[in-house]
Amino acid sequence: LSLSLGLDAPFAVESHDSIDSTNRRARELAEDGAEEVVVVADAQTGARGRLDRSWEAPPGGVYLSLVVRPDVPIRDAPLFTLAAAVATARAAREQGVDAHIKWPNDVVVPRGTTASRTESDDVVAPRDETRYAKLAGILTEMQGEADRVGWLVVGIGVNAEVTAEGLPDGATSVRAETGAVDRRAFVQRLLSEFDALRADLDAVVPAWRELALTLGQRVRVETPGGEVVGEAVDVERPGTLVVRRDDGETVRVSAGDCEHLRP
Ligand code: BT5
Repeated sequence: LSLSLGLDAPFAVESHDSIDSTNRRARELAEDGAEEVVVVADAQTGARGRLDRSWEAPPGGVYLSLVVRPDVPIRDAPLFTLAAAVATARAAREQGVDAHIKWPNDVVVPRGTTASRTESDDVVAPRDETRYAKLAGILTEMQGEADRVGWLVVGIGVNAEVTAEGLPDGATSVRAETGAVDRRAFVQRLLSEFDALRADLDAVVPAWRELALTLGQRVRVETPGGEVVGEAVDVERPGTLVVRRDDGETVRVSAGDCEHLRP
């Protein structure tokens, strides 16, 4: 696979032209005791998103799953997902993409609002896709004992050398944004950024804030405990979103799907 040829990665690399899911394979390796490995594929046939959703993974993407065994408490595990988002956004920026992060860990490219607003938009916010297009997504899986992390599988899917036609609505790719992409340089940069951030966990949230598209936005967050609407005012370690509701009350959200609304 050309993607992995000559990779000078801080991880052992297992590469596949096509595989069902790099996360599935990485989990298998983790359960066998592996660490410091990255599974890379050019295409996937059964890739997964969060909450049992699926991930479209046509040939030409960057699909990878890292197996790491950090000596940290479970409460810090979300920092690794944030670190992956920062690393991915930085690698995309190096390729010339205006990459930002939408809480918690989507890498997106901002879009202007559409000219064709309907009257009902004043009541119901327009669809997400008019505000940003999704370039990459991250799925982290974990095994732990007591309150310590055992292994983490950090899966990253990036639309790289893929045309927009092969992707769902609301998606974009490095190629669609810039016309070209050096996938090997992209992976190299992503892995070295991730490696540096995991060694300096205090730097993760500040780095995330710098790339955040969500902060200062009006958001609607679907959480396991219900919907939260208000202004996203901050992110706190290990990745908690702080939302100021219209009634002035401040709410902290640690997991959920976030949509940016029209101000
Ligand atoms: C994610 O889930 O964004 C995490 C995706 C992680 C994929 C990587 S690829 C390498 C590794 N191996 C795996 O099997 N998985 C990981 P979520 O936030 O649930 O978003 C999923 C939603 O994004 C879907 O329901 C679609 O609406 C949309 N989607 C699917 N494929 C997409 C694509 N290629 N680009 C942009 N959006 C996509």
